[in-house]
Amino acid sequence: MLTDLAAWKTLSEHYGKIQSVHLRTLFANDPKRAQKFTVEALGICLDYSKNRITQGTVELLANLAEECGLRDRIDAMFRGDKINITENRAVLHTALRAPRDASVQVDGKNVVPDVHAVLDRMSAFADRVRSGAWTGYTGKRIRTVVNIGIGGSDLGPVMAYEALRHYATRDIAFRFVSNIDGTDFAEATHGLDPEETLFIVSSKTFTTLETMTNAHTAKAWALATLKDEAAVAKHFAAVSTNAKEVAKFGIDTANMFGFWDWVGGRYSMDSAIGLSTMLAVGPDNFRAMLAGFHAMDEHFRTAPFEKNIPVLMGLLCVWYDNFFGADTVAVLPYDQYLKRFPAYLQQLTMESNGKSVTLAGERVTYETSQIYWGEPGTNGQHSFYQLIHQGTKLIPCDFIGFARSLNPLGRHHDLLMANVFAQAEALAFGKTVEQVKAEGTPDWLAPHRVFEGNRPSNTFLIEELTPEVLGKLIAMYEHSVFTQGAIWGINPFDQWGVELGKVLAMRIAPELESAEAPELKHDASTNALIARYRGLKRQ
Ligand code: G6Q
Repeated sequence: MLTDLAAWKTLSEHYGKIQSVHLRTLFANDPKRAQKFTVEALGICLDYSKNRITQGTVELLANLAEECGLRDRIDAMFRGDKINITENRAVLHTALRAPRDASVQVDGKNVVPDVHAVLDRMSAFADRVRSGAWTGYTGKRIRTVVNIGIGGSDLGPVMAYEALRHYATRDIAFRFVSNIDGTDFAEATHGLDPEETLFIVSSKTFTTLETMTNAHTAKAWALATLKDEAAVAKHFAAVSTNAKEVAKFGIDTANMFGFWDWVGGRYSMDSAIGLSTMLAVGPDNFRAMLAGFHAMDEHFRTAPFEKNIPVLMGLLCVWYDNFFGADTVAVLPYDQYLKRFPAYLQQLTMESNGKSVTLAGERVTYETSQIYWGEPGTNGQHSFYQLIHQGTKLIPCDFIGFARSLNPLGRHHDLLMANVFAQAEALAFGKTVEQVKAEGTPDWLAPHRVFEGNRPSNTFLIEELTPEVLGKLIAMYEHSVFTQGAIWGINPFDQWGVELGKVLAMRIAPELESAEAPELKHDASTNALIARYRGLKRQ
């Protein structure tokens, strides 16, 4: 067990010494601290000096990573070993962004040519739709693309579309439907002309309840106007690994873009699941994003742990989660385009590492994934930052800022970035009671105005948000998640925890729909809720 390792025990002792040391002291004692704890790679600068660490902490965390076999785990993933043991699958999202001449073997076959064959087909399709060469059934240009998918087949595409909107064509609108709540479909298609609408049904399995329900509704919606089944081929494309189900649905498999079982849903936005992204930003920008992913993959694979951005990020999460007991991490992008980035990261981090048994099936005796959350700055400052500054909880923060705005407008960007630096500064150093009183605050009010400080944060400073940078950022968090999973000895690549609710919902659905009152055999609470729902629904 992790907690029995020598490196863990040494870290625990070290924590005892560090736990009450203030960042004010750490900075006062070392004028070179900022330089020492800044790492730069691939145009991403991470200043992690405002963390409650010393050089010794970093060394001990790196020792822990070594003792947990992180190096071997990384090699095993990139090599295509079946590290997703509960599903007996390789984990090769890194192959999705490997260059054309690379070789990645799965079961003795190089999969890179297949990856590029799909990318080439996607590019040809995207070019036709974007140029207007592809027309709908009645000969009109496509003006709206609606991606239908959920979870990994939605969150990545939505996030990437928002993140790269600056680079997107404005000739086509993009909408996203995920929820089984009919409102999602109704609002996403409100005001659209079926003759000018292209649906992309994105589903790895092509059996997901929400997606298939929405896809069938979309088909009926389109055919209500277009009247001819043959129109489906011009208004529907599919992204899936399941050609049989795609054909059964009525989508021409010529308009199907595939991927593979070694791509997990939440790691799939750079596969064909990114078709909507490519339609929005064009094949060149999409490939630039893939190049960014790949550059970060190589950094993660080759850089020594002390200089390895994702490894450092992952180790810091372990440090706060397991030693300081910090249950959450706030991700605070100071860029409006990254407004969906925290939501995307929630799935990536929590669906991956929200596990409580080790690879060997033993119950863990330590905490695993933190809860990720956040909002783009500066909005959060006028809301939940109060708790981060003065609440009783320790919440490590990731600040993400850019040197140049894609929309330079007067003073906006300097003011935005002033807030990034100010927040990190205030969290770390706070304001003592002496400072507060020296400002003339009366004694009774002083405690309310004290900022304890010593609240840790990372600051990422990057030149500009480009497709390449987005790829790097996503891969950076993917590999941080991997690092954490390797330390905790869990499987970040399955998600059995989502199954039970799905099964129960399918059992309950007919009980809500049946004309006759069903005999309910759930617990008393569920039975009563179902009965009440049936009663209210009839009124
Ligand atoms: C992600 C999960 C999950 C999945 C959705 C959609 O890692 O597996 O979020 O992406 O359930 O699945 P389909 O793409 O098969 O519809």
